Amino acid sequence: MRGKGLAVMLLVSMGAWAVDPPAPYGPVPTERQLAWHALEYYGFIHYTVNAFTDKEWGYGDEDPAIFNPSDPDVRQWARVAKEAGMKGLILTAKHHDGFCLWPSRYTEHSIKNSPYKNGQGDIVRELSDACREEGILFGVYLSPWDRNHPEYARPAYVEYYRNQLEELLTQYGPLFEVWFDGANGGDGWYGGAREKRTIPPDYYQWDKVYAMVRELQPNAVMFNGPDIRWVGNESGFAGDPCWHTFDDRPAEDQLKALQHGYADGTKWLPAEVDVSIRPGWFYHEKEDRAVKSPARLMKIYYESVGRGASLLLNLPPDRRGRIHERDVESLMAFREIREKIFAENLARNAKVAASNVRGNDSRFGVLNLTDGRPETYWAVDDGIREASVELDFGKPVVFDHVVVQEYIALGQRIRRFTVEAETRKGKWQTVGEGTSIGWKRILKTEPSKARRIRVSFVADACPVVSEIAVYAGPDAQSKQKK
Ligand code: FUL
Ligand code: CA
Repeated sequence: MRGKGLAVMLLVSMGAWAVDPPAPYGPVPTERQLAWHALEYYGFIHYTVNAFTDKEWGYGDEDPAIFNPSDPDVRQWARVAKEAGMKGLILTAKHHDGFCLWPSRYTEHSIKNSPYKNGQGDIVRELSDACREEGILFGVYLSPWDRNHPEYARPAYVEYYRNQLEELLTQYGPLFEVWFDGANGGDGWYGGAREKRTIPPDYYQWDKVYAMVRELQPNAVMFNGPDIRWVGNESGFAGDPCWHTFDDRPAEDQLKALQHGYADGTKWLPAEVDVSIRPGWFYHEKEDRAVKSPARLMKIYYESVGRGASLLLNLPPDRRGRIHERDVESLMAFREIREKIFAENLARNAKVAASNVRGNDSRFGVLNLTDGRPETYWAVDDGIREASVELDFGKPVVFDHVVVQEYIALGQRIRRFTVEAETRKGKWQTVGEGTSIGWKRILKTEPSKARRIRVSFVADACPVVSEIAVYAGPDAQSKQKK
């Protein structure tokens, strides 16, 4: 008896009997999805013959000779992306027109028949190298629809598509994302046939394509495939709410469903917001004056990254082969806006208290909420579905942004949350509220001055929160000074 009691005491003091982490709830992300969530913001490069024909969808009959950038600098694309704060770039290795930016073994319709570098060029190589040198990730887009290929819509093309994909997956180092476009307009040049072609169901045999990507690039996520879903629009916003979970249930409005996801979805399939910095996906001189403003990009950021989705922002190189000055200017000003808002996390120095800490165990304690590390989290006891956290800044501070992150490795658990501020001693006022959080939620609140704030969560399973951050954007900062 006595011996057993001693052993128990020893085990407890060693922490061996401490409470377990919460069990996962619902679908959870894979490692590769988790890594992808953390990227948040990366770029798209749309480049092909279209930049020279002034089209959005090339017909497929373009002469490779027209692809002739006058002053190319692929390295600049990667440098601009890096300076803009992007974590990677995805290149249209082949768009719907079928022209390949790399010297594919399987077609003559490529850069090897262009004046670019006297037919010795390979933009997939140049950009993948440039990204590596800049320290950002690289991914590829390979259009399934091919308006050039004579065998399109017949079995031979499917093999061609897989052969091309294999080249991209094996010759250019690690890819972080492979982008499968769903667009198909039917008509095309198709080797001179100039007709409309429709494809049979599951023409591309996606399962085989996915298996190939898994085998050759195990860390790559697939867009519009098993890892990431389209957000249902190309205007630059995720729904509110935007759940990371989804499934194939029949939907009355599929685009809406993609925007919002399903809180009770059976698959982890988070949304990516793809949008262009210009009206079109490709460069057109006439759109030089229509480059999205920094304020517009910031709105897009709030409505994508701020809603837990990732932002894939397109930068189309021009006829010189460079990202245009206007785009660069807007991008850098957009970066400055973000830097100003998120300069100082006021929560870092706050005293934090919670309504409950799981097993009173510091492994799940409130210090994890403000350590800047998404891999540590605060959790509560099983069975508790409503919990709150109070931050005491020590003195009244002005703020207008609250950023919350769930520890999504255990699933998306929180269904809604509220932010209250103690604007006068003992007087609490709701200054903001939201629904889905997931990887990240950026909540713009009423600009408020308070010494203490309270964030309350309602969850389907005990909430697990990795970070809470508080910021004063320029509006709040100027209020502070008054
Ligand atoms: C769409 C395509 O048709 C556009 O040209 C562009 O590539 C966009 C990202 O996806 O479906
Ligand atoms: Ca943390």
